Amino acid sequence: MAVLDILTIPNPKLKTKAVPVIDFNEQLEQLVEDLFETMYAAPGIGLAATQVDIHQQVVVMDISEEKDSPRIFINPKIIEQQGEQIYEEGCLSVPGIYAKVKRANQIKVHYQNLKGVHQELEADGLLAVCIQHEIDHLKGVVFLDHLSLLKRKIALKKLGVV
Ligand code: QAP
Ligand code: CO
Repeated sequence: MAVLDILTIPNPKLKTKAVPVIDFNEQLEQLVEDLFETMYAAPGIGLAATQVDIHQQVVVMDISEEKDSPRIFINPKIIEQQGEQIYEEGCLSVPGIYAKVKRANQIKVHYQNLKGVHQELEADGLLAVCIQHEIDHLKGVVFLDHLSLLKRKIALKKLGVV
């Protein structure tokens, strides 16, 4: 088990596209353990492997108050979405910055579990936001990319970037 270093903006590695997981082996289990340890230590509610410079399609999440509901999404893909919601998001890779982002309200996500078994989950509210936010990371997208140019500039200035 290990707490891993989290990449922060403007590290260009955050723009890397993650590749699908093919081997559901012990190394993957170790990665997932380390992602949880890193996320809970932060603390955060979601973490994509991209954020710790591992460019495989692996996401961990726990949106519960009690921190007793770990969720793992391997090779996640949104297969249905509808409606809109606006949620004030943050990100461990964008420390101290929060901004409202518009996303789908209801989604259906296809993914695999740690054993490689295919699953589907319907989600709404915060869980749907978190899944969309983390899948974005796997595509090299951070929540700032959803903001207007002006709001993004303000955020980058607050971060001391540029
Ligand atoms: C993504 O974000 C998310 O700036 C997960 O100083 C956020 O865990 C999905 C965090 C909101 C849905 C809604 C951010 C911790 C944690 C910070 C996080 C910070 C310390 C962010
Ligand atoms: Co994030």
